[in-house]
Formats: sequence, C-alpha cells, structure tokens
Amino acid sequence: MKGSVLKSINNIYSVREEQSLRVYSCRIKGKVLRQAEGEYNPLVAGDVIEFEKSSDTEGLVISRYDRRSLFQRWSSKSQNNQSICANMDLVVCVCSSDSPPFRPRFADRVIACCRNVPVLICLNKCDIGLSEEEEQRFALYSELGFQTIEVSAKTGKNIKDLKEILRGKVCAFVGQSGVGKSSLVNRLLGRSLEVKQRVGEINWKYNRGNHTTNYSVVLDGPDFTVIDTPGFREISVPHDDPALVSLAFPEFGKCTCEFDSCLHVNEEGCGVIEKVQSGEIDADRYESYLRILDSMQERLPVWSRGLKKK
Ligand SMILES: Nc1nc2c(ncn2[C@@H]2O[C@H](COP(=O)(O)OP(=O)(O)OP(=O)(O)O)[C@@H](O)[C@H]2O)c(=O)[nH]1
Ligand SMILES: [Mg+2]
Ligand SMILES: [Zn+2]
Repeated sequence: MKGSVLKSINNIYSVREEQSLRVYSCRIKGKVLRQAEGEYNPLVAGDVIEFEKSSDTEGLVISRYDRRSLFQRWSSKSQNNQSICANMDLVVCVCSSDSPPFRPRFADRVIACCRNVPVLICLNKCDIGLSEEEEQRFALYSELGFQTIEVSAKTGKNIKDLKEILRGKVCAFVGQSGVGKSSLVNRLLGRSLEVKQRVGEINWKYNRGNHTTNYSVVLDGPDFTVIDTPGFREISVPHDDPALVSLAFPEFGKCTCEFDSCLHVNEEGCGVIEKVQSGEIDADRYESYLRILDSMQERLPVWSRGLKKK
C-alpha cells in the first residue's frame, strides 16, 4: 500500500494510507531502508512510502519513493545531514521582528538548506516593528527575487494573503525557535481543528526561543497542507556540494567569473568579489555566504571520507 509519513517519533512513523486515509503506526521492515543507506534519519514528514499492514492499526514500511524536494540541515551531534521534511511545494522561512530578533543570516542559511523547492521569506510578529536597517535587509529579499510577506500570528495581519500564497500547496514552516511557526500554523488552520500545535514561551533572559515543537508534523488545512517543524537555535547548511550554496544567492548568478568552478572566495577574476567591492552586491549577504562556506570547510575531513557525496 502507498502512504505518506505524517510524523516520525523515535523510529515510529505515522503513515496515512493514500486511499482510505487511515493512519497506521509503522516501523521499518527489517530496520533498514535500502533507499536511505548512510542517511541519519531515513523517513521524515512528507515522505511517500510503500508499506504493508500488519494489523488494523499497524504496519511495516518497505520502501521510500524518490523525494521531489527536501529540507535538510547539518547536525553536528550526529556529524551527518539530518532531513527535516520532504516533498513540499514551498518552504516558508519564518523570521520574527523581535524575540528572537530578526536574523537575516539565519534566513540565508535556511534558503541554502532547501533542495529543489522555492522559499517564501515570511516575517512574523510584524505587530512589533523592525529598525530601519533591518527593514532594508528584509526588503533586499524581494529585490533579489524572493517572495516575501509580513504577517502577525497575533493580530492576524496579512494572514489572508498568506493563505492565498499557500493555496493548493504543501508548505513547510521552518525557522529559528520562537519565531512563531506553530502560532502561524494554528492561525492558518483555525481553532476548529483538534490538533493544535503547542506554542512556547519566549526565554526572555536570552531573548531567544525555547524549543517547543520537537518533531515535524503534517497538518491539513482547508485547501493547503502545512508541515510544522521544530525550530533551532542555530542552523547549519547540509554537507553537500559547496557550489550548491551559491544557488541561495541569486545575485551571484548575474556575475561573470574567470573560472567556471569559482567559489567567489579569493579567486582571481571573480565577478562576485568585484560587485561586492563596487557595492552592487550587499556586503552582509556576501559575508553570510562566506560564513556558510567556512562552516562547511570545517567539516571537510568528515566529508572527504565519503560520508554524504554520492
Ligand atoms: N508579538 C507577537 N508574538 C507572537 C506572534 N506569533 C507568535 N508569537 C509568540 O512567540 C512565542 C513563540 O511562538 P511559537 O509559535 O511557539 O514559536 P515556534 O517558532 O513554533 O517555536 P519552536 O516550536 O520552538 O520552533 C509565543 O509566546 C507566541 O505567543 C506575533 O505575531 N506577534
Ligand atoms: Mg513550534
Ligand atoms: Zn567568482
């Protein structure tokens, strides 16, 4: 039978059968999934799988279908890429104006964690304003061609417009802890739903979020589906081809570099560096890019052992 994974907790997967929409509690048959060899976590919310029923409520996962999109991050604890959710049509990168403060470099990394899926930069808590400088950095995203929106889960501002963007899509909400992902999900789904995502208290001492949501979960809305994901204090880009990172920086695509393989760090004849120097490329975005590459570089010994490259 074909089904999709709604959530995964401690190697138990809630799987919804495609036809009957019944939910089964599944384990992986034989404990390992051939399609996921070498991966840290084989199945995530949004995965499409084949499974066999073992009772009215339980089953065994046999295989995983190819993923059409994926959101992964690097987990330093496991020294491997950790998948967060799969097969979504849109990643909603949630930021907040304050508590925690707006962190554009965090958003840049979220964008770089996306594989094969467009991103919406969603500034929540717009009931609290941004400083002028932050406003400019946020506005830069739409100038660069990203879709952006400012909303408030608290007051409901622009939630209608957000629903319009989500319509007909499977949308994953990702971002720092405490930015209001679950609050937005609750707002979008309305109160009538029995599943209400728990919302956290802000840790005021550090002005950072606590971790309230601890696993990704698929939730159905009226004409869209959302995936609420756990927030992170920090996010690292998955260990992958460094050249992929520049996909998160579309402004680099318009530059001409002398070498095709240019990573825009210190190479000669690099068009990106030229445009940073002339001010055409935002210096903070470029710094953000360099830091992503740096953090990948630090893991090179692990990577070169062939951990993830296929
Ligand atoms: N002022 C204001 N506060 C908000 C808004 N949205 C959420 N909050 C508050 O922000 C805090 C964190 O919200 P959550 O929805 O739990 O954040 P989260 O992103 O799901 O956090 P994790 O699950 O830890 O990743 C809560 O205290 C919310 O009440 C908003 O639009 N404006
Ligand atoms: Mg949450
Ligand atoms: Zn270059």
